[in-house]
Amino acid sequence: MKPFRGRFGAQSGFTLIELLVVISIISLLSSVVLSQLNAAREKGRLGSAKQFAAQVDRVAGDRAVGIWELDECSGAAAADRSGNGNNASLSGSPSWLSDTPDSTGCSLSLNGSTQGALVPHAPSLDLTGDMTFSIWFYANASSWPASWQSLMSKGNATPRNYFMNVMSGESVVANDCSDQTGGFQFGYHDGTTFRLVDINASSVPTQRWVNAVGVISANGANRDVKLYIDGQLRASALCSNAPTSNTVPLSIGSIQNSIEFFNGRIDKVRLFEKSLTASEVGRMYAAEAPKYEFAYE
Ligand SMILES: [Ca+2]
Repeated sequence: MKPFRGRFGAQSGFTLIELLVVISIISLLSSVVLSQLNAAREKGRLGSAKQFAAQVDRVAGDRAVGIWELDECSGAAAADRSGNGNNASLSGSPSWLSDTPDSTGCSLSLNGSTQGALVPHAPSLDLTGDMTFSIWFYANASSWPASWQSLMSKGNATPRNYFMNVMSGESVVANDCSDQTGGFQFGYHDGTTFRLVDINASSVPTQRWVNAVGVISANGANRDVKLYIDGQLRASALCSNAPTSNTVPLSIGSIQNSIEFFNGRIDKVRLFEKSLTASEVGRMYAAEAPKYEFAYE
């Protein structure tokens, strides 16, 4: 092949093949460097998110009412790490699984018919002002059934201090605070009426880990109610009156271990006497989101 000669003539000439080899080596090296740079950036972003989550635990820690990490991995008790002593007892011998949203610790597997967790009533659980409830869940069925499943309820059918539940139906997003015959709901009972926001249940994924966060903020005598799914605000409304207090236990994954059993896995259940901001909710979600959504984790 005729040598390729640069402007310096024969003494510094490269063959075309040599030049192509050099170019491809440079291109390969730069793609490796770029990919490492992207990985470092992603790690940095995740690192700051995790740091933020720890900060929120510290900042909101003194306002935490119950922190059930569900990392016992065995036994029939789930400790409250908030310092309030709101420990949960498990009924129906639910299984502990190593599958969790962030691949740390354990989660609890509920069979949808006899299993759940119950936290005895305590004054600290009686939230009628600002509050935030957060839970990770993994619904076993491919679609939501046409009967209620309770993720959390402070109280019986009524009165219900605050609650989060789901069933199929409700094809329209209803930010009108009124009770619906289905949907993914979060809200409270004001002593007479359910006040809630809800979204179409079919818009809430099943058979994968999902983070749901409900926030209630005092607004005079009324309450702003918000529902976040995977860090995104999905419903919001200003509802009349305030939650009523009661002395009924807090149920997780059922109502009083008797009805509306949740069928699936639950993890990282948290209750705060504080309304977290949209930014805090989003960043806490990012800190704990499933590893497969973050390629470099
Ligand atoms: Ca856990």
